[in-house]
Amino acid sequence: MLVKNPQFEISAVSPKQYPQNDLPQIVLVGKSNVGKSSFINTMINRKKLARTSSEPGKTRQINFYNIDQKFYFVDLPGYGYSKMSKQEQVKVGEFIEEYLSKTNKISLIIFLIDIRHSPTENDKLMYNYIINTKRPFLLVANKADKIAPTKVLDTCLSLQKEINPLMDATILPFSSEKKIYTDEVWNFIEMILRT
Ligand SMILES: Nc1nc2c(ncn2[C@@H]2O[C@H](COP(=O)(O)OP(=O)(O)OP(=O)(O)O)[C@@H](O)[C@H]2O)c(=O)[nH]1
Ligand SMILES: [Mg+2]
Repeated sequence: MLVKNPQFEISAVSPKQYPQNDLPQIVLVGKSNVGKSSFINTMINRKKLARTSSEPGKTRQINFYNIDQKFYFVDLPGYGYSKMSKQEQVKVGEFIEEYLSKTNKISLIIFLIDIRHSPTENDKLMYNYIINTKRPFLLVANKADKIAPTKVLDTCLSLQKEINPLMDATILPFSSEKKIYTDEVWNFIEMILRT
């Protein structure tokens, strides 16, 4: 997809601030620092529209990016950031859950995991939560630049076995660093937006 005019629309802290129009929402979910905000920037080819940081815990609100009036990318805070106080971690968890449960406009959940590591306990909890929402979802193994290109597909397969033993989901590699595999992800998104 050729994105022409992506715009930051709102940072929401409560459901009444979520956009009230009917545009489909494509939401990024994953642990802190896995690269959700960078993923949005890479997909829309903008360096800094979504705020990123090498320090985990950068995104604390629910940020809606309006993509050419066609759909939203929704950037959620990451879970599992150990330096956050327990109270803050609980707040982030509630935030994520509130968003996922209170909007009926989610067309796709893009679930990012780190290609270098086995899914964490929190990843597995999130996976089960996502399955229960019954929404379409896509598993993305991010930071694929960190492993040898020849190992990427095998690694995706073994990660999928761990997190999705039924092997009925789609998993795609991705890298914001190298800007590779974006076409594959766009194909998936376009297929979802057509249905
Ligand atoms: N090597 C590599 N680094 C990446 C990639 N994607 C993101 N990063 C880096 O990972 C760090 C975190 O990226 P963010 O996009 O801010 O991560 P996030 O998931 O939005 O983090 P939170 O907002 O804390 O939940 C930054 O230093 C990015 O430059 C990637 O594909 N490859
Ligand atoms: Mg972020």
